Amino acid sequence: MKYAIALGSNLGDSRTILESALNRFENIIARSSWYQTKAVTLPGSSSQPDYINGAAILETELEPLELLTKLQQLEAEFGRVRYQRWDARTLDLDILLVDDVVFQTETLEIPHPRMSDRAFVLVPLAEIAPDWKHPVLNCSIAELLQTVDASDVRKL
Ligand code: A4P
Ligand code: MG
Repeated sequence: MKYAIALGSNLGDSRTILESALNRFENIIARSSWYQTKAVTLPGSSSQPDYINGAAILETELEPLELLTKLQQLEAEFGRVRYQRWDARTLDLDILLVDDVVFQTETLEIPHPRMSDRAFVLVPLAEIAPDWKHPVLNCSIAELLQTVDASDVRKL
C-alpha cells in the first residue's frame, strides 16, 4: 500500500527530530522539503512557536491501524507528551492518504479530515504528489492547494 504521511514539530530541535523520524521508515518513495509554518491553533488558545512541516510517501504492507500504531510509537519515542489537542509538540505524524481508499474507524480516519484546508499539509504534499486524487473530494492535491492561502508557509 502507498501512504502519504504528514510530519510536524514545533518543540525541541524540530529539524533533527523530523529527520531522525523519517530515517526510521524503510520504504520511503519520496520526501518533501521542510517548511516553516505559522501554528494553526484552536480559537482562544495561547500562541505557539512556528512549526516545521513536511510530507513523505511510503510503501508498506502495514494495514492502516498497524501503521498508526507505529507512528504513535515513534511520536512517543521522540518525546511527545500529549497535554491537549493541538498543543505544541516535538513530533506529530499523521496519515493523510492511503492509495485511493477511504478508511473510517473511531481511532483513524483516512483521508485525514482536516488536510484539505491546511496549507501546511498541502504545500509539502503537492511537492511530491501533486496528482494524487483525494478519494472523497475527487480532485488532485495540486487543485486543493489552489483553494488555500499558503502565505504562512515558507520553504526552508
Ligand atoms: N486520528 C484519526 N485520524 C488520524 C489520521 N489520519 N492520522 C486520531 C493520525 N491520527 C489520526 O491525534 C489525535 C487522534 O487522532 C489520534 O489518537 C488518532 O487516533 P493526536 O496526534 O494525538 O493529536 P493532535 O494531532 O493534537 O490532534 P489532531 O486533531 O489530529 O490535530 P491535527 O488536526 O493534526 O492538528 N499548525 C501547523 N502550522 N502545523 C501543524 O502541523 N498541527 C496541528 C495538529 C495543529 N496546528 C498545526 C499543526
Ligand atoms: Mg496527530
